Amino acid sequence: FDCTYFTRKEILLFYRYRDLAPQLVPLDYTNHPDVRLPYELIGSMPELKDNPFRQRIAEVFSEDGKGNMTLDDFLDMFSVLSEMAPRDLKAYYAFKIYFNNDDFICKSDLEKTLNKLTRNELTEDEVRMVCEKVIDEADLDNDGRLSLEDFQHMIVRAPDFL
Ligand SMILES: [Ca+2]
Ligand SMILES: [Ca+2]
Repeated sequence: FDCTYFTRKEILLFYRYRDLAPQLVPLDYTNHPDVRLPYELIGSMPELKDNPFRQRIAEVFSEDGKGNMTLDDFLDMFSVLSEMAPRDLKAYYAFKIYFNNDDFICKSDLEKTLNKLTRNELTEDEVRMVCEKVIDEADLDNDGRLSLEDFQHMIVRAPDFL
């Protein structure tokens, strides 16, 4: 753990990471120990525990794809989630988090996401209507689904979407 390469914020994050499981995480990171904290610990952090997407967020940022996190995964996740992250980077991860691994947001991805975001407070018809509207507005190449490009374009026009 060479401090010269870490910002103050990252050092604080290291201690938060370590506090989740002091018995697993050594203080000395010089030899890049192969440590992964299980998703259960990550997902129970105050920043994530009430987020309906917490599991998906952890999966996207974890090297193993299962939400178990190395220190690097953990630092990446917090840097992207921070206010300071560039919009394009946030958009890229939002795309991955909300819309799984097939590189497209189709209508059913949107419906699932919307149901989670609204905690099922919309009726099925309302959800369908909103999803159709979003696809209609953002689908630049008219293939009925949103690519990362469509998505980024939508965010440029409506930054609040993020
Ligand atoms: Ca998809
Ligand atoms: Ca499209």
